[in-house]
Amino acid sequence: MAVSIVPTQPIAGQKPGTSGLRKKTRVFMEPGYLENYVQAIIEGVGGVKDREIVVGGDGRYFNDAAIAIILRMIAANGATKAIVGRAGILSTPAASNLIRKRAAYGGFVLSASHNPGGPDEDFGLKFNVANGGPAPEPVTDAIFEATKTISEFRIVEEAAPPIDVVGTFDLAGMTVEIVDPVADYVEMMRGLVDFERIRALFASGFTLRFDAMSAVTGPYATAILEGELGAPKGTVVNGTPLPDFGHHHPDPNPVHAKELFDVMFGPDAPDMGAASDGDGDRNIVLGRGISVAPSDSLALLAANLHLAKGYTSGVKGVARSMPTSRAADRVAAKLGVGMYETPTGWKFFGNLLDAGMATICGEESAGTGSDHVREKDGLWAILIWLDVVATRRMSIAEIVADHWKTYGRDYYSRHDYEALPTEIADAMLADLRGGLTDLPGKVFAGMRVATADDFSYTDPTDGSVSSKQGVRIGFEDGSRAVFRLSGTGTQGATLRLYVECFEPDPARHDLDPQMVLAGVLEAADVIAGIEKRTGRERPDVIT
Ligand code: VG1
Ligand code: CO
Repeated sequence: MAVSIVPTQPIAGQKPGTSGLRKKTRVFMEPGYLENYVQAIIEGVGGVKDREIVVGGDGRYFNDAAIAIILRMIAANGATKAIVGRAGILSTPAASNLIRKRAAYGGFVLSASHNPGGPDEDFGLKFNVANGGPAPEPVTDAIFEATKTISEFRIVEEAAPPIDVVGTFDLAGMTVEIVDPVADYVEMMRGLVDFERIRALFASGFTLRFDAMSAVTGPYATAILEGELGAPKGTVVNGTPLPDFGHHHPDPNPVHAKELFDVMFGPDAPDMGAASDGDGDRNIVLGRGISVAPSDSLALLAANLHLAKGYTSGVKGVARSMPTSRAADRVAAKLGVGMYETPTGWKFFGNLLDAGMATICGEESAGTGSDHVREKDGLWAILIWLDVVATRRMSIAEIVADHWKTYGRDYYSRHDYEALPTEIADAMLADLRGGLTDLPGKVFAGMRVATADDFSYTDPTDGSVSSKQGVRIGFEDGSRAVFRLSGTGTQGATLRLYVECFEPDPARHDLDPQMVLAGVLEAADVIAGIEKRTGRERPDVIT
């Protein structure tokens, strides 16, 4: 084989964030940029020689060209086999499954998730390790170190084979196996939820609108919902993956999935609404006139999981990211199982799942998943919801109200301030951190601070410590505010402010969360000086 060894130099700023490296697509397309980072990944993960590697992405602009480069590079670095989703498509959970099922060494997942796609939008790349999950911190640290010392990359001169048909090809001595991206995933879901029971639900007239947001879940949702489960054609909308997601942000929130929210809150709402994000790992679930807050969805799924076919032996433990509401903690307490609070990002759940300490994990950002893979899984969550509805035969609104009656309601909201000047956002967090010890006992906008700290996580499985994971302020009345900066943005800095408070009284479970949380929001603004420092009177996105 003809391998080119191309001299290169370190490029500043190639530090993997919450889920790999995300940059403007044009940055990734600069000559040598992607190659440089891919070689650093290869070094950081300990080489790919004699290994099998999974490759696939969410189909966004540059997906196929980037895959061709990655294939030529892993061939040059000695991989024996690449397993590639047809047309370069693999949802993040499907990639995780394929890595595990094939016992591959790991996989390149090409996605910037919910960020928009296109030549002037965003692109991303992450490496998932052998357990199917995102590379843990020691590995991402090693990748980052490699970006700082890199001096050459390796690439074969041969062109990569076409990837739009299933089959086996040779690339300079490496086998390239192109697989159906959907089939293995469908098989896995068949074991986890009761297809017959959900089929009967649809046959009884139950209606669903699943919005794939022109992103990667379209083919998966169509095959399962309309194919296996017999939902009527048209149940899946925006089901064809497009390189620019039809000019939308494939983010299933009230701003970017407005059309779905409008339908679900309108006169002709179906029984259930659902959507997923760019790479298929997030989910949102709605009922007629109600949207289920992701933190509540985690708690509800944990409480009902034993009803789904694959989980009849129950839940071993529950894990949530720190900013996620404490609703799930109440379920874990009632079940008498472990509850783990981790930093934001799915990579922290992997060790807990591998150790059998948790069965279900979730984040407030619309991510839920279980020990079936090592990523969050949007369609999985929606199918579990369907299995629960099919078993309990209650509406989404009734299931949610019943849950709050049993456990109380954790009112919750996240406010995002996007594209802030980085210096302003960094200074705001630094000052907040610097003043934490002075806060307890002080009163802000009528709210007395009880506790204030910067979240630090010690992994119970390997003792590794991740510090500075978000500032937490607890108020005397039990409500809480959390501040952190996003690790997935590509423009300036994004401040995320997460607020919550607990309401045990069922007579007060139908209030507007923004109203209930107005006091803690105001106190948070005063403590951090958000408006004063950024000039922003309101957040860009409220979820
Ligand atoms: C965001 C979410 C976080 C999630 C991450 C990746 O990170 O808050 O909960 O794990 O995106 O999700 P950040 O650092 O921007 O807050 V995905 O669907 O983009 O892989
Ligand atoms: Co995603």
